[in-house]
Amino acid sequence: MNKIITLNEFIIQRQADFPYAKGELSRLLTHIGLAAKVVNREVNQAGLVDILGSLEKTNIQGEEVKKLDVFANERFINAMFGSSEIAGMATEERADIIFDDTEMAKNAKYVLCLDPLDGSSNIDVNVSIGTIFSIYRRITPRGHKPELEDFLQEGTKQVAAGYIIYGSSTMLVYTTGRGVNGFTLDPSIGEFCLSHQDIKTPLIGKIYSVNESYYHSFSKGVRKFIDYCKEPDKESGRPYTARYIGSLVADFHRNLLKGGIYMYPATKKHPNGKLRLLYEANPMAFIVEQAGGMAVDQKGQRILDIKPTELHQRVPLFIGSRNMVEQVMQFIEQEDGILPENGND
Ligand code: AHM
Ligand code: MG
Repeated sequence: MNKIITLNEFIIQRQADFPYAKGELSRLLTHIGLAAKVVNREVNQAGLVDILGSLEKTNIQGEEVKKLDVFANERFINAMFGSSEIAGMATEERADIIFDDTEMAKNAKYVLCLDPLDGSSNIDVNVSIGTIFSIYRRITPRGHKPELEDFLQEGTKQVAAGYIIYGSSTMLVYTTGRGVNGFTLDPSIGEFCLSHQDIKTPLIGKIYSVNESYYHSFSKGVRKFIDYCKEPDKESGRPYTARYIGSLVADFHRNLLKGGIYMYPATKKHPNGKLRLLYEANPMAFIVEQAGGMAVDQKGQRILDIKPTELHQRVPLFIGSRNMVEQVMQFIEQEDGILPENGND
């Protein structure tokens, strides 16, 4: 029988590879695992909220029942500051950066960007949702509160990034820049166990994931690529398969393992797409590249090279297997010119 390696054991093993590491990042990752378990417990109870007391706005323990995304946000904020390794956080749920006015937090080395519960519109219908995180080394001096510039760093500066998927089973997938590893939560022992070691995404993908109801709002190049995906061609294995859950973490996770492309292009209404650079695109881009895939915006620029200018900045995203990202870029180049700034109008 294979030896079970828990997330915490794995983190410690990896730290030993860096003799000078002080264990700060390891502690931080361990706390993320802990918060993930608490949020997971709550996500799994979501269907019971109506039975257990939403009318009274309290649950059976007498605690106030909160919207799950607000709960996840608070859980992660508490766990991260509790780890004593975080100087500040930026989350999709708050307009400004958050910091703790304590010496411990001011002296901490890292800042964290978080999408606490991505795809939260899917909670009510039992569809997989997720948490996405990304960690940077602060650039302002320690001993002071963090500043905006600590968060507005290129994705290449990420020290670690990952996601938790609350699905048919709960998984935590992360990278620190030395490959991607996935851990599945074993509910019987309450531990994340290494289940997907050194994940590599197929170079040739056959799944395309996009909200096609916006088809007429996409640029000509994107539309032509979608047509191409559907066009039968024995040699290249087309038509490709269409899969779209509408939950980035779930769509991304499936494509990472099976091979494919996830797209959220520019539309007429949303010239920068919908997804956020800091909370969604950058962490996923770090992971996909570590797994051998690609992530670019609609100009073909590598996501990780974009210099953010604001916290909640959006960016069109094309992410997944190399062949498919390259294909869509060829169509965009041919049909839209190299710099299709906006969706078609
Ligand atoms: P959210 O952060 O508000 O949940 O929005 C992000 C989600 C992604 O998970 C998903 O891929 C996308 O929005 C779906 O958007 P759409 O409904 O426009 O297809
Ligand atoms: Mg989101």
